[in-house]
Amino acid sequence: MADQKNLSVVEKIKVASDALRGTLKESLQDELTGAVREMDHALVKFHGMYEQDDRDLREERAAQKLDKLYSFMIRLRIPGGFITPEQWITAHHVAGKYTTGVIKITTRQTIQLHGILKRHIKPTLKDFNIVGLDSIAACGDVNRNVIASSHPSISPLHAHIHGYAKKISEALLPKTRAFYEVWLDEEVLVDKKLEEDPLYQDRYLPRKFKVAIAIPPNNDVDVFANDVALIAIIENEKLLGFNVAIGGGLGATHGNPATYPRLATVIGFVPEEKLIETVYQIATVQRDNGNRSDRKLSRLKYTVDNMGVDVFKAELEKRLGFLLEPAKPYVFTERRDHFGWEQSQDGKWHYTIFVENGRVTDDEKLALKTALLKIAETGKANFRFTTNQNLTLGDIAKKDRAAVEAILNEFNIIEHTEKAGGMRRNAIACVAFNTCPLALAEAQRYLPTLISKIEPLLEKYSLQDDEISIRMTGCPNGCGRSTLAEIGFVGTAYGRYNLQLGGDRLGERLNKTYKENVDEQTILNELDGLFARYSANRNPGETFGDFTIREKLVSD
Ligand code: SRM
Ligand code: SF4
Repeated sequence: MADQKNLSVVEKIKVASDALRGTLKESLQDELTGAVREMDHALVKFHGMYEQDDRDLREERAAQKLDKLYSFMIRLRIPGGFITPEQWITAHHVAGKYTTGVIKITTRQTIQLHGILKRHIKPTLKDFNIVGLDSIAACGDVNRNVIASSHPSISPLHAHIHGYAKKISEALLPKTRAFYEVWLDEEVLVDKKLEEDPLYQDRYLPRKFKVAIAIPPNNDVDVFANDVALIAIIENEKLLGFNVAIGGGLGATHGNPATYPRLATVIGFVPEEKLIETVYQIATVQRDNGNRSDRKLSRLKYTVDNMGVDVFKAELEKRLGFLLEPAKPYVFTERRDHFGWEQSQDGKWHYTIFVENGRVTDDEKLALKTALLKIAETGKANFRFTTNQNLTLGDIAKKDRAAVEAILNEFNIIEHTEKAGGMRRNAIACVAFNTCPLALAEAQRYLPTLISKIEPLLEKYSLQDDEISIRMTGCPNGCGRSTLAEIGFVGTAYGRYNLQLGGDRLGERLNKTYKENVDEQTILNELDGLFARYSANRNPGETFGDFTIREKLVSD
């Protein structure tokens, strides 16, 4: 058991929170401020939201002696990133009524809405509740949105395997009724026994806990970035079970060498009937052994490294009452979204749209939000979010394909998807400014512009069709998984980034810092030189990431 003495403030808040209720009801009634009370600030996360303020306006408001402009970001829990057209229609209208209007598809296959005023949280969550959506445990020290390979065409077993995202999400959902009482005005629970929680107890997990399911050969979910990475093992078109890997996580803190990104370590294989119990017990080992004093060191990856992989595994097997089998062979050959039309083995059609940095909105170039509403209103396509911030209009019957395609064409969505270059389509940027309180530099507002400046360099060396992965985050927390890119940018200060190289194209190798704290001009000069070397000296089929390792530009 980890040292439980110097508990962090958040640990004390959790235990004293009366199953995550805190003083949320009182906070909501306080009309003097747009914020919630300090204790509740930590608790709202467990209900799927963050209190934020507009960082673009901070200085101006401070000069006018005004309080910060508080608002909330709400993130939905959508295991496997699947919603119905009716649910999308609700998201569209809620976004229009209470938020900035932008629907943001996240790197964990769900959507978030920004800029919601305190008084609008309840109406927002009530609207979502009507269509069966909630934000429970989308944030906080609990199991987060479970992600799974997005593309149904990847395997005839996709639906079956994908279904485990929902099953795991439900098995690890907190039992408290607080969400329903506080936000949906349901009756206060009198018999507290009904919400006893053997998994989370009153202390929850030491930190966020993330689970992903990949279906080889596509590692579209970046499975190894997760606390628990599950790799479906299929033989002769039969699902045998899952390889289990533990201890992935990408966050680090500049200048704190005790923190680091880490890929999950494969520890064995379980047949599918033992999967949920295995994930559950990994969570209990982390619950009982994770660091509850220093939140920077409390993710499962540090618990695994502190205990040692073998000791962690032995403890897990003791709790499970069975041994994990040796891991089975698997191969990833790609890590990408399949843009455009694809047909799955059941005859259904799926169209994957390129959504730049996951921002669904209408702008002068593209009326994507309006187009998606029109498609949802036909009821002919489900909405499947990808972990690369894109969207698949899924499960379209053969007879309906033409109707969906007509709308896609009417709004130039097909042209937009097809015309985007290989680098742009596969790029990822996190939110960063203006809402993320941790951002040191821009990401989603800047990466598209930077790519426009990099594209001529790619053309100069005939690399425009090479899908070099490029990702940007506004700080080292890794929300856009920049440490798993062939070219990663990690924000250090406004307008400055660490340029990271050496990641592979499959998400199986972390990149390393190549140049520290560089500005745009230095980035472009560096890339110009690197692309020149790559185009002249690469081996046949060699990817940019592998080339930078072979050339020893960064260490392996
Ligand atoms: Fe993240 C914190 C946005 C995926 C690692 N992340 C944040 C916060 C909530 C900032 C905060 O703590 O106040 C950001 C909110 C910004 C905003 O205004 O919306 C934020 N993270 C995001 C999203 C929206 C990025 C995006 O543009 O898509 C992603 C939402 C995922 C979801 O739907 O649940 C998002 N975050 C990730 C990922 C990628 C993944 O999970 O595949 C990571 C790296 C993997 C990992 O967890 O290690 C990630 N986010 C972090 C961390 C570092 C955690 C750590 O233990 O190292 C933080 C900071 C923290 O928790 O203290 C963080
Ligand atoms: Fe914010 Fe940093 Fe995450 Fe980007 S990587 S969203 S800047 S916490």
